[in-house]
Amino acid sequence: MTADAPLAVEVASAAFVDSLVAHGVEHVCITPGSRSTPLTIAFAMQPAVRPWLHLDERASAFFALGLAKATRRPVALVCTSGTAAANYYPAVTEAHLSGVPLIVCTTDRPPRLRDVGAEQTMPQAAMFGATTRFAQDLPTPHGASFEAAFFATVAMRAVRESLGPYPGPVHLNFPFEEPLIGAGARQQRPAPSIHPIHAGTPGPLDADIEAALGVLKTAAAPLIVAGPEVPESAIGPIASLAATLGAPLLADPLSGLRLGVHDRSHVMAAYDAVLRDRRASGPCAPDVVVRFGGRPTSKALNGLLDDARAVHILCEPWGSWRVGSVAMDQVLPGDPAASAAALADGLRGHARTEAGWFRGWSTRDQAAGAAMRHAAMEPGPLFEGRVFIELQEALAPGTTVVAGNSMPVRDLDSFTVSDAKPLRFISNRGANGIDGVNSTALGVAAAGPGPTVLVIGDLSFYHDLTGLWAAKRHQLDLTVILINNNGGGIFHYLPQAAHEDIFETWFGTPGDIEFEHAVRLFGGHYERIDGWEAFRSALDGDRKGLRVLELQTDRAVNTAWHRTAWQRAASAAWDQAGVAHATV
Ligand SMILES: Cc1ncc(C[n+]2csc(CCOP(=O)(O)OP(=O)(O)O)c2C)c(N)n1
Ligand SMILES: [Mg+2]
Repeated sequence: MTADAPLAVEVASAAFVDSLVAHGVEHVCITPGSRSTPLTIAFAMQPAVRPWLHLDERASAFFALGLAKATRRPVALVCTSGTAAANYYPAVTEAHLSGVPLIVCTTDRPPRLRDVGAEQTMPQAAMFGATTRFAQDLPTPHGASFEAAFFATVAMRAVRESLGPYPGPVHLNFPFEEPLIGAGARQQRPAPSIHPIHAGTPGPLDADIEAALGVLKTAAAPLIVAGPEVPESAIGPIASLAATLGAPLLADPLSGLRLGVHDRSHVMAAYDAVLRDRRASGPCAPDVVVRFGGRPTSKALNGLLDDARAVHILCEPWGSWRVGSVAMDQVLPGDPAASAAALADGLRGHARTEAGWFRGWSTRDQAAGAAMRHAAMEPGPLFEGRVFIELQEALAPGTTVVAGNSMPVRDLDSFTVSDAKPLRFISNRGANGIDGVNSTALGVAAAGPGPTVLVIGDLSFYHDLTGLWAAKRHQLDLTVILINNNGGGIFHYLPQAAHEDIFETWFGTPGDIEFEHAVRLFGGHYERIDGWEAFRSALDGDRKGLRVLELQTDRAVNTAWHRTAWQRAASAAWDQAGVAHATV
């Protein structure tokens, strides 16, 4: 080896990175460290990939998750050895459960330094367990002639495995020997020619389609359920399947079917309010359910599905099974768009759905939706549910709204009506975590196109405060609607709320945090919002950089207000409109 020849770790890292890029990886999220030096430099010296620096691994991984959720393309991650890698775990879990492609590259001591008390060393091989689609503990590069080809193939396989048939995280552990930096560090490499590996899952089997058609052709009361993360290509076919079958289409806001210019004639949006009433159990019980996407946000809908004595049919990519505790009767593994299209084709002229079934659903849905909206718009202190009504009106088409877990995503579900204006909604519903949400939203903002708005509760915002640093470092534009009810508002709906002696300390958990300081710490613009006029004009204002609009709300007032809204919706659906049409 001559003095200026690159090191073996540099050759392997460059071959790996160039191959990732050649197969379609456009973004990498990197955190500082020593063991990761060869990979960090290999990414930095490849102009065709966009590197995003982060200072902590938990935020870095959630940012990568947001980027990958928004682009549906694999995003790479690089970190040093030890607990750095363990900080990836929450985001890897969410990626696993919501089908998001990540290529997680952890760096490690070589095997001779494992389990012997070496610094910053922990068991890293396959450390993410069952949450990865594929994991490999790689060999230490030593300079063998085959190594460049080997690491290039590892990269290609990683991209392939992350994309499916059901996308998800892939983990590669790189054990590197010192020295970690040499002559290769100074060599910028040309962009490789790019042939992206395509995402996708093979179509359903004809026999499965035939079996499902056999059931659907005799269905009198079929339901179609579109849960979170339906692929965009399936939106049109699912909408026309519902129309062909004459079936109510229960569209979760995260499915992409509730809003947009596709055929929304069969879309239901207020089913959560309708199904909260116990009178729903008979008239809303389906005989066949066709499921697309993940488990819906609405607890009431999940209750109906869990209990329904219907034939349950699941249309998901190979490897995806996100139905909760419902027992399935038929599974159509394969491309959901192809399944929906094939079912619609086969049903044309053969549907036997009772007209009253659809009319009953539709009438109740409209009555409940109008009552919810009416209740939310009444004057009074700031009502959390109204945030989404105001946003739906004010935001420009093409805006992405990231909804935090806990009440924000539930209010999104309860108060967003079906409409032609396309807004995209994203939420971490795989693991329902209140962690990493700021970073996820910043990753979404980094992906573009269009503006990004985050709606988040105070505890969730606190959980990922350090993630806000990325907004400053990368000059990202994000508007955060911070709903500060000083604690966990969601727990007021649980039975422990009745136990006043323990509730506030252990569940209400007020944090008493003055967020203004934290926002300024990261160079953001902070504004306290006292009323809806002010909210609207703030939304209309300058959208550059990190902007936090804080709405201080009261948990008890909000709980009571939600209950009133649900009661009025139930009464609108079941006392009047619902009963009048139930016999039609
Ligand atoms: C990482 C993580 N820790 C804890 C929880 C449990 N949890 C669910 S909701 C919630 C309260 C969230 O409070 P906040 O973000 O203020 O939203 P709010 O309930 O007030 O709408 C907690 C602690 C969780 N889902 N994820
Ligand atoms: Mg809160």
